[in-house]
Amino acid sequence: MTISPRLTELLEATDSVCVLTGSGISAESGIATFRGPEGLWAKFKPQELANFDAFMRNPELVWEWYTYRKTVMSQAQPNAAHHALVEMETLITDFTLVTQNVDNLHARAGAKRVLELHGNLERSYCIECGLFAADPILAAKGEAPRCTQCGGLLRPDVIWFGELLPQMVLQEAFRAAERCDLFLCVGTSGLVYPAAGIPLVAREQGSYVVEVNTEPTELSRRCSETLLGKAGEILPLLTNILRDAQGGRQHS
Ligand code: BJW
Ligand code: ZN
Repeated sequence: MTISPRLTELLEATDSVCVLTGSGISAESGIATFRGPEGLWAKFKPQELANFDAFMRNPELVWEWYTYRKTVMSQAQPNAAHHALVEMETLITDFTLVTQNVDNLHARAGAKRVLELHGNLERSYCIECGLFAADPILAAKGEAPRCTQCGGLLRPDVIWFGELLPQMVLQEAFRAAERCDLFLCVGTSGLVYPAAGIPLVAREQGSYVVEVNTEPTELSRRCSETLLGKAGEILPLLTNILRDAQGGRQHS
């Protein structure tokens, strides 16, 4: 993989970068993406699992699915792409990492600041009183976990279809997209809004938008360039360029 002269030049000069990640960045850690033939939703229907009505109809089934995914996530390790972004955060003064992922792998890799758009599967909260629970387990086989304070149903702290994203977090993400020189869109199909609108805003504001994905997506034709390949292979190359440029700046 060769990095284009335009992108190399930008990486060498920029001090303002915003990154949006999706489930593809965690694929090399062994966590399934959502869409595509191997995706979670080839086997499980989102309309039965990823909305509040489905949860109320069958909380046990929804919890069984999330408990399975929590187990997979807790056994997974951050990969080279997560680590490359941790280093990028130390190299760029105005660096914003925005993720749609709920797997907590950015934080576990050591990222200091992560804007989580769709929540985090390591947390749950009570639908009655709002109390947060760090790590609920199924009360008994086939039963959904309940709040220790009021007995209400606990739900995973993730954003389902039809639910509002955390507005302050979303606002901060859009602001970072508006002011960055370089926007990286990593491992997302760009199908889910409002997250998919963030790179589009960056482009409208004149930022150079680079997509990193194993295949072209809905966003490709609206990006400045697409780097086709695995995030775990491409992101370390970009961080190498940044690191070398910093070394050069310090010695000049
Ligand atoms: C690799 C790789 C490797 C593989 N390296 N790459 C505007 C237009 C149309 C619809 C809407 C709109 N605004 C709102 C909507 C409705 C809806 C929506 O977007 N629907 C569309 C799907 C049609 N949005 C919402 O409902 C949102 N809420 C909202 O807008 O509230 C306001 C509102 C309320 C009521 C009415 C209207 C508006 C909420 C969205 C919540 C999304 N939640 C989920 C589930 C989270 C919980 C859980 O984990 O279970 O979030 S859905 C799922 O999709 C998950 C993801 O974060 C999200 C994005 O998926 P992602 O990450 O892109 O994964 P994939 O699988 O799609 O793609 C993976 C990519 O990786 C692929 O491209 C691969 O090629 C690539 N890849 N290996 C690099 N190694
Ligand atoms: Zn409660």
